[in-house]
Amino acid sequence: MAKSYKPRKSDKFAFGVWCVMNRGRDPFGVETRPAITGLEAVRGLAKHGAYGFEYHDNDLIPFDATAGEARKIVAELKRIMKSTGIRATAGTTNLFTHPVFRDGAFTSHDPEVRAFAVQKAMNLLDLAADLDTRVVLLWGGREGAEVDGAKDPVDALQHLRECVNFLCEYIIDRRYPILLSIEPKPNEPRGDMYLPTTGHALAFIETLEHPFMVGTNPEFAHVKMAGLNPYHEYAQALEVGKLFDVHMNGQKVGRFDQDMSIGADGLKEIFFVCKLLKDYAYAGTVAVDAHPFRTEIEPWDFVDRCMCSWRMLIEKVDALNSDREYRQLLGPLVAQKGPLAAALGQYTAANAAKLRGHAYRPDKMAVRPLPYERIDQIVNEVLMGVR
Ligand code: GCO
Ligand code: MN
Repeated sequence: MAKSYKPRKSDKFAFGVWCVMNRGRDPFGVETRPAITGLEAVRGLAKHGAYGFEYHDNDLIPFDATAGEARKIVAELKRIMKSTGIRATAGTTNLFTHPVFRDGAFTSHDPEVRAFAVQKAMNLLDLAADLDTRVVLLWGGREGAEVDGAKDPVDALQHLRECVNFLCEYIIDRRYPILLSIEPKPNEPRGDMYLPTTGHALAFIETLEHPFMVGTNPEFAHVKMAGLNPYHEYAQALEVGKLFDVHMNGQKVGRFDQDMSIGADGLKEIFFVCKLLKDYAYAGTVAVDAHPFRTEIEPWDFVDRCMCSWRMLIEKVDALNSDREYRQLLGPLVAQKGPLAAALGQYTAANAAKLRGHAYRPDKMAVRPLPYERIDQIVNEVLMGVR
């Protein structure tokens, strides 16, 4: 790897420990990589220069671990964090692997399953507080349906709201400095998942009892699976102050959840996500949620590569933003002020009269230059390194 693209702490790279623990298993084939434990994954990530790691409860502590075993693991994890400086930047509850969640956790018909899911999530919140984790993700892996005759989505959303409200109250009660973040996904593993896109998540959040405690972490791959534009999705969350975390990876549009490395596909699209985060001084972590190709026998080239690619993208963002021709072309388009812009800023009777009274000349307005071919070409030239 080129030296200048080595990760810096200020890049705030985080990886899901599950990403490096991923063993290449898919629906058609068994594991191609040896097992590593959550603790080994954290150690490796620290060694490779990651700022933080994200974790599910069961990545670190097996589902059936005793309280004593769990204590030992957490103590060792804290030792690793202390000696390497790596942080536990986001945590989440695994509410999808065990068959008890086969028809959902927070959206299950069965109140005992929902209660068990909430108990598991409260335990995770305790662990998160202990590890100084500030963001807890809610990814509803099994929150969805295949059989619409069997589950009413209105019921499901009400159950989900009840559980998220309950967890917010728990956080308040315990005075934990933790925010919740909903991760939307359109499908997989369920045929259809509830809260499939950023917009769905944002609308749902506003119906909660404590909307200020809940945000969203869009994932590049999930957005592309839905056939949408990642730049726009992330922007919608960011614009309302709800971008609590980001999951980055590579993905072809409309396919199964490929979870490839950053830049493995969708380079221009992820460039624009990077530009958004840079332009608006996003201060959270850049979390990679992907896994090595099944052909890899160990995960570290994947880890290095993702961080290297993001650093290269930042460099390209800087190059575009400071490109003289780009700025000249964009300048007059984005900075248009004047009496009409001012009047549009607020409804008053006087402003309405101003908009009504203006002598519009649509034919003239329709031929004002919009040099988008040129602008897009400059972007491509920057990305291809020929400028
Ligand atoms: C996926 C999701 C998950 C979540 C993780 C943390 O598998 O599609 O992206 O990896 O991000 O469970 O919430
Ligand atoms: Mn994710």
